[in-house]
Amino acid sequence: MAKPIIGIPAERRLVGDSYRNTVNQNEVVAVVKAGGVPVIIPTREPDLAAEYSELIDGLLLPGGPDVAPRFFGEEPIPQMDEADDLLDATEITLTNLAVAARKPILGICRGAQVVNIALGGDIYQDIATQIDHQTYQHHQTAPSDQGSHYVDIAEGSMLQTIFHGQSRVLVNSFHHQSVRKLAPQLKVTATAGDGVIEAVESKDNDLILAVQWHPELLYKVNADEFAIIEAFVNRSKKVSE
Ligand SMILES: [Mn+2]
Repeated sequence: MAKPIIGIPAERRLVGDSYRNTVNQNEVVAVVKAGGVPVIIPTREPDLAAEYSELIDGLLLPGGPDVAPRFFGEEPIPQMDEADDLLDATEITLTNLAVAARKPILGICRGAQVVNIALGGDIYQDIATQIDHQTYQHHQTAPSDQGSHYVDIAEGSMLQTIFHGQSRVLVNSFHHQSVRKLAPQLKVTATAGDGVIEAVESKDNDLILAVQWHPELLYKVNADEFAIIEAFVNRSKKVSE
């Protein structure tokens, strides 16, 4: 049985005095452990997204910088952080190609926002500025392998199945943006008590799951979090067979 090829778009990072195409070691290790074959997708040429899309069985959209607001029809507010529009354009195109080819997608943090934007939704550029009530601390000061706020899991969701029927779990949180207007083909499947959307899934199938937290940083201390990655690799396997 062939192992599924999992594409992970690379972020451009300055290391020393050179730009590098990088993905986080944690996602790579987690995908390998789950039985997948991670492939790093450079994101400097969005026009090549179609070729890369053909190569993969599943798309993992990792955490990363802010999404440039022009991709959802807005101008930047002062609280926006660094953005990279080649990364944005590549990931949005890869998302649409994966949806068209019915290849599974797992979104992590920024990935949840990218999926929603690609499919016609939008995001808060900055939760603290743009939500009109006091929100939780979504950029936690606690260590990354500890949960800091709870999320409520929707009844009957894929996420609830992955979490063995639990309706409330503690997650970590490293974001200042989040899903605002939901894309038509998605449903919300986890929400923080302050109303911030913490997970979305595809409405009509099991192809898309995207979480606002970081399972790749939690799974060593919480086996349920590994199940998010394992379930995604397994869904990708079904498609590749
Ligand atoms: Mn959060």
